[in-house]
Amino acid sequence: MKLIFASSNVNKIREIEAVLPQNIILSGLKEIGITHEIPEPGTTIKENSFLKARFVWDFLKNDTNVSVFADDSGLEVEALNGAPGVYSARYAGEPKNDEANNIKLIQELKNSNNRNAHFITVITLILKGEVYYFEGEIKGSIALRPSGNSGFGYDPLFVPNGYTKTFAELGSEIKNSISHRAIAVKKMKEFLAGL
Ligand code: ITT
Repeated sequence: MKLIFASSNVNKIREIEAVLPQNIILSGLKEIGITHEIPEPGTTIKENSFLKARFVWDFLKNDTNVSVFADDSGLEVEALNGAPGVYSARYAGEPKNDEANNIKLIQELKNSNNRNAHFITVITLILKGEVYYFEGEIKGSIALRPSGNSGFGYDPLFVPNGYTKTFAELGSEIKNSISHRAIAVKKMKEFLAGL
């Protein structure tokens, strides 16, 4: 089966490829001729996930033979009332920059003892013109300083519950077995296997 993944984030592509079975072949945006980032004007993660998938489906002229999915994800921090949330990619402003986002997050939490946070992923799949959603969440906490080199985004600061190291220290194998994205992708995988 062939699926088009509406993302320009190479780290996400790697993580999703690691979780999907090999009989599912992913195509990226470049392969279908989209070379710019897809706009994300929504105010929720679910809305942006849908808008990215629909953008690509519209670009492909609503061809019901083509299946498209998008992943929108974000980090919600309890002490910041859910920020950066839907604005996770550009928390420190334009252009989007993971390191600047992490510096801003540490700064915003500097007086806070409540370090609780969770990652959320919403996958939108458009298959034969029908829309399906798959969600994943992982709870954890925000470290005092960044550690580790693996992963991307807020991984150097996010310590999943039950662990003492950040996602960036734990590495891709552990992250891909427990993450918000892995949970959402597994749900999509089971749905596709049942078709
Ligand atoms: P797309 O092309 O798929 O939209 P993106 O990077 O813009 O790629 P999002 O809009 O979903 O993706 O933005 C999510 C941001 O949240 C992302 O840039 C990271 O800063 C952060 N994020 C999402 N998933 C993450 C993860 O697994 N680990 C660390 N940070 C993550």
